[in-house]
Amino acid sequence: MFFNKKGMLMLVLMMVFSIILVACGSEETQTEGNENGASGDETYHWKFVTEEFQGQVQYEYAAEFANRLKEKSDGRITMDVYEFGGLGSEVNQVELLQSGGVEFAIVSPGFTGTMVSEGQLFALHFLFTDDMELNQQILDESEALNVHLTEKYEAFNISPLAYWTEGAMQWTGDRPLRTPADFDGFLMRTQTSPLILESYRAYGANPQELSWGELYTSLQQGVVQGQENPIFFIEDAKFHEVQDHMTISEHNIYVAMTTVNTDFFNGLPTDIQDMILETVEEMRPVAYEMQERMNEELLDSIIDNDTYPTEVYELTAEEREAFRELAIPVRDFFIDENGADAEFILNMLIEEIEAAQN
Ligand code: 6CS
Repeated sequence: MFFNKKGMLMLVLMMVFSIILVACGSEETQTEGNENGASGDETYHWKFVTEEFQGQVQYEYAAEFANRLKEKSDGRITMDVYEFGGLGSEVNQVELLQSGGVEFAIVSPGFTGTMVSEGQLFALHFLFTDDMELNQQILDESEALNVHLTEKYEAFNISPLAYWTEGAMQWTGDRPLRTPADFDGFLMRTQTSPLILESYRAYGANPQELSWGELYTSLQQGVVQGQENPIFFIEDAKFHEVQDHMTISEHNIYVAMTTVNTDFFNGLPTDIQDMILETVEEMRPVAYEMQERMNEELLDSIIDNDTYPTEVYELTAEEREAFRELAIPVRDFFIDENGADAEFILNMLIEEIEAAQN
């Protein structure tokens, strides 16, 4: 390619202009960074994806979160809240969050088990207490979770802003589930976490990973024979229609995380970050009350349902103990498989749980 003098001058000028543009661009990125204060009258529109449908806890949480943020920002922050399914499976949603395809998500750690292996600790049965309010307090205050586990997620560009419970976990089955022997060879549906699988293998079951989007049909067709979830979800997702038995086992608590894409959050002006964090704090009691009310009301709805009768059975203390004895060694599996940091986080959490009970 040949240039005359005028052409050469134009080329040089264009290069200089491009360099100035890039330089201005990076300066602009910096001024939007969190060291650089206020957002002025900038407007924001974000996506918040959940793993549940309207009327279920995660979706209602996200909708309320979006309302509060809109109000707090005088309408400058708006969010599209997505029900489960519109943006793919639970695992697809985590990938979208990680890449910034969505800014916010409610994530169940059970779907991040092959990524943040330490986050699998929530799958350990009989780890938390039988007092749900105390459990929520532990989730709110735990250094093991809010500092050390959070760091593990941040290495994958996901910042958990809150860990909160959707209620105690119960079992449903095509048969009564009262003793470990009842789980012998039982096709148990689980989320996608090696530790959840191991927890059910410890009872002799044959666990199968599955998205909940396929669960109703899979239970109906006998592809799987049972599943675990909080009561509100069992009722609202209609699993009781295709399961004859429900065991009040309370073998675990369902933990959800309010999460944000880390790079996105770190790039926001500080006043916007503060509004988000303030909303996260406000939502803690709201989420707790929401799950408590729904779990109570929908238990009655399962019991009173004559069209789809379900036998509801509450484990005795002795029956729970038989499961607990088999569940405790799974903690060693978690440590052996996931290494020193996992051991550190789990041991700190166990100490925090013990301290909270005294
Ligand atoms: O069982 C599940 O996978 C689903 N359970 C609840 C309570 N929320 C969403 C999740 O994907």
